[in-house]
Formats: sequence, structure tokens, C-alpha cells
Amino acid sequence: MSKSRWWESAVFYQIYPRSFLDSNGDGEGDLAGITSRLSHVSDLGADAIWLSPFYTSPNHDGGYDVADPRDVDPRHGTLADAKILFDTAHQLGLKILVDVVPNHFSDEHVWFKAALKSPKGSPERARFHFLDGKTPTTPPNNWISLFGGSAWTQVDDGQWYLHLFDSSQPDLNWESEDIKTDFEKTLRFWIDLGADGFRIDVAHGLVKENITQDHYDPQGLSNALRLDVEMSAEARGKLLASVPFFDRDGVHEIYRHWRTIFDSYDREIMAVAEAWVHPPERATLYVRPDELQQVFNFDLLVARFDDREIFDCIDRTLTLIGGVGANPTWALSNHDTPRLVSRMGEKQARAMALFTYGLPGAAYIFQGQELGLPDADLLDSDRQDPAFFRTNGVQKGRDGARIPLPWKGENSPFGFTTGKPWLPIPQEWATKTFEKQSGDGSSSLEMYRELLKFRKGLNPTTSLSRTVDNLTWTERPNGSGLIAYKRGNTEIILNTSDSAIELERTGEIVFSSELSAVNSAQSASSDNSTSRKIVLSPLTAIWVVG
Ligand code: ISL
Repeated sequence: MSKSRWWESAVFYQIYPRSFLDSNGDGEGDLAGITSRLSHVSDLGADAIWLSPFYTSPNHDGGYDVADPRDVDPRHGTLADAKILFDTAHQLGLKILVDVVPNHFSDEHVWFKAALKSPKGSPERARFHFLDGKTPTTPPNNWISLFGGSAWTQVDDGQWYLHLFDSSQPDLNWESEDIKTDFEKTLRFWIDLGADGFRIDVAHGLVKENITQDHYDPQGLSNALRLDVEMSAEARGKLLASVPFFDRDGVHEIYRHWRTIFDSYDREIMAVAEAWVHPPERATLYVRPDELQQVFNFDLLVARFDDREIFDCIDRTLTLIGGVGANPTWALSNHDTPRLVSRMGEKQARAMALFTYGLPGAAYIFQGQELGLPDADLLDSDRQDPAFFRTNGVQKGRDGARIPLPWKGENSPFGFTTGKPWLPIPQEWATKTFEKQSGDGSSSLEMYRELLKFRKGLNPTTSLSRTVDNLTWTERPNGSGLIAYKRGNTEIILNTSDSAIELERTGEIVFSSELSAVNSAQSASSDNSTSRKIVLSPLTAIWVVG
């Protein structure tokens, strides 16, 4: 039986369970809450959901500190709730990705507790990275945690364990057979419960090299890794490209093995790698034919609203990912990065969505992106992200993008919970609730619904989008702010500049990112000839058909 490559042009809606909907009034979202509002996701026009972690966890890093990868945290419900969620999603025609977190466990995982109680050199310690220090008080090397501070924490008998993230997230040793077997069990567990695939957390981090040595940044940005300081996304990307704990060739062997597990099922199981790699060519390795089906493209997630930057990123991705016969993915925000509206501005965010989600390949939408939510300003006393604490506030952290969703009513918490939400929801969001936006043609929500309908028109069959060949650039960056591409008889045009741009086109504008929709994307027939003048407003994208 041939399996359907359902993921190729699918729209994935990312659900951050803590912040979607709380069904029991404890202030945190839960699986029953998600189930009760899945219709929002299917009505939006998404094809799949990606669920961020809901597993047993002390929750020091929003659940990415997993204490039991095969159970549900009581804050989020039970395994029975997970099964109901999966079944309901399938009934609504939605596929399900769950997050798998193979770089680390929580320090509350039974294996880490056993390691702490076991002596140096024991098999229990060999599942993690326990080493002696350089001196009794100096860690084994100078690696720095991505959340700031040393990547090593000392235990009672003097040894140190490695954690690339929080000290409550000990890194796993992928040379250990126990770890390999345990993850195979976890993958099968969720597939057997009904999951259709996985998002692989820190997919580039599993293999570490030269763990007994200090690392010196070859670009001279610093003589130790200073990830705990503010730096541009580009500088950070380059710095991380050089480190001996990311994107080592050895990770691919793990994913080749995982692929054999996925392929052993009679339905199509897929995975998307969260791999921040540099240079972008390195990303193609994760999607070779015998590896994973997708890799996130993070260039657009950090790009500025600039014609050249956007064009370069898209064009490079199509060439590289298409070059290995894989399909691209397009994400504009997630739970780790500033929200699109805060990164670019409201108008720009709408235009960016119209331009990006017409591209061939899969689209990822982070919950609340469809509502046009910005990041919230938080009091430092409300913050929970370990990155805030480990950098002594130098990095504000990611909480601003993780605020619970505003559903209805005039007052915060807008139907999210009957209790106190785990992060406060700004009262100004009264105008941004799902209820207020539903049915309002000028709202972000209705624009996304419309957009996903139009998008389906571009991808009527999966075979059409299998290759990236069906895209032609019709306007390349020339300094004016204009870029455009065509797929079939649809041209998608973006103006990133502050000035209106006049164009001659034969087709009709069917869709515009401007608030007052098609009317203001002036389209006037100058005479009866087939070509007409289009005035494309500043910071706007349009779809032209014909
Ligand atoms: O490598 C990076 C940047 O170049 C990092 O962004 C890294 O890949 C990222 O922080 C990993 O994020 C994921 O794992 C974290 C968790 O806090 C995030 O929420 C999750 O998305 C640790 O599990």
C-alpha cells in the first residue's frame, strides 16, 4: 500500500499546551481544553497540530524538562485525555505531531536520580555525561549553557554533569544503548497511541565531541562561549555553528535509525528536526531520503522585513532543500522567538503571512499568530523562563511569546481559565480575542482563514507541491522593496517599502493583506486592454490571479 505524503504541503498549527485553554481552573492549559477547542484549528484550515510537551515534568523549562516521556503531567491531564485528544483530532481530519526531547531529561527522571545515587564510572552515570573536573573546583571544560552560566553542575562526590540548557536538564549520552532503546520505546509508544509524527527538540545537539577540552571560538567572538550576552541572531548562529556540541555528523546515524522505525508502520509517520545549523547547507543533511522528512527553516523566523533578506532566505531554501529532493518548511514564529507582530509590526506581519504561506512546502503557524498577538510586556516578577534567571535578567527570556490565548469576553483572562493564568494576559488584548475577531473581515483571524483557503487552491494535490519547481520569481529585489513569485496562474507580490509601488498586471487582485482588504489595493482598469494598473500600498502583499 502506498502511503500518503500528507505532510508535504500541510499547515501545522503549533499548540503550546500550557497556554491554549484551561479546562479545570488551575491557571494552566490542559489536554481536555485543547480537545474542546480543536474545532478552532480545523476551522482555521490547518491540517495538523504540533503539540509542545505535555509529559510529566517539574516544569522548569515549560515541560522541555521531561521526567517521564511516556506519561502525561497531571497539570495537563492523563494518558486517557491524550487518547481522546488524538481521536478527536483525527475525526476532525487533523494529523498529530508530538514533541520528542532527546537531548536531555529532567533531573527528576528516575534514571538521573539513580545516577546521582550511583558511584563514578557506574552504568547509571554512563547514560548522562558525568566527568571529573579539571581541578576539584573547575568544571571539565568551558562550555556555557544556552540559558547562561556554565554548562556543568557539580554533584556531591565532586563529579560534574553536562547540561546545555538548565541545570535541571542533564544531557543524555547517546553512546549509551539504554538511551537508544528507551527513545525507540518512546517513539513507538506515541505512534501506537495515534501520533502521526514528531517534532524533534534540539535535533542537532545529541552528539558531543571533545567533551574533555575547552572550546575556543575560531571567529574570535569570545575566548569562551558567551551565550549569556545579548547578540544578534546572526552572530549567535555563527557562534553556535562552531561549537563541538551541535550539528556533529554523528547525529545523522540516530535519525537514519529512527526513520526505519517510522517506516515500519503501515501509515506515514514523519518527523521535523529542530536544528539550528549554520551554514544553511548543513540543514539539507537532516532531510536526505533515508533521514527525516522535514527540517525547520529558521532563517525566516529571524529575518527582518526586508526584500533582499526575505528573497535570499526563500530562494536559498528552495534551492538547497529542493536540491536534495526534500520539501521546505516555513515558520514565522514559535514559542522560543519574539512574536511576528512584535518582530516586524502589525502591517508587516500580515503581509509576511500572505507572502510566506503561498510558498510550496509545509507551513507552520504558532498559536495566537492567527490572532495577530504581539509579545506581552511582563513584570520581571512574573517571568518564568530559566534563561531570564540564569542570565541574571540580561536576557528577558521567552515568556512574552507564551502568554495564554485570549478567547472571549471583555476582561482578562478572556475565557482562558476560571482561575489565575500562569502568565498574566494583558487587558489591552480585549480587542484581540478570538470572539471579537471572528466574523470581522478586517481581523487577523479572518485574514488567516481566508489565506489558508487560498493556499489550498495552490496546493490542490500533494503531488503539485512535491517539488519546488513550480515556483518562478517574477520580481527579484532591485532596491524598490518589491519581490514576487508565481505559482500556476497565481502571482504573490510583496512591497516591503514605505512607498506605494505601481505595477502593470493582467490579472485580478483576489486577496490583500491590507486591513481594508481588496478595496484599498487599488486596481483600476485604465482602458479596455488586458493590462491594468495596480497600486500596491506600502508594507503590503497581494495575490493576483490570471
Ligand atoms: O541552538 C539554538 C540557537 O542557535 C537554540 O535556539 C536551541 O536550538 C533552542 O533553544 C532549542 O529549543 C528547544 O529546546 C529547549 C527549550 O527550552 C525550547 O523551548 C525548545 O524549543 C530545551 O529543551
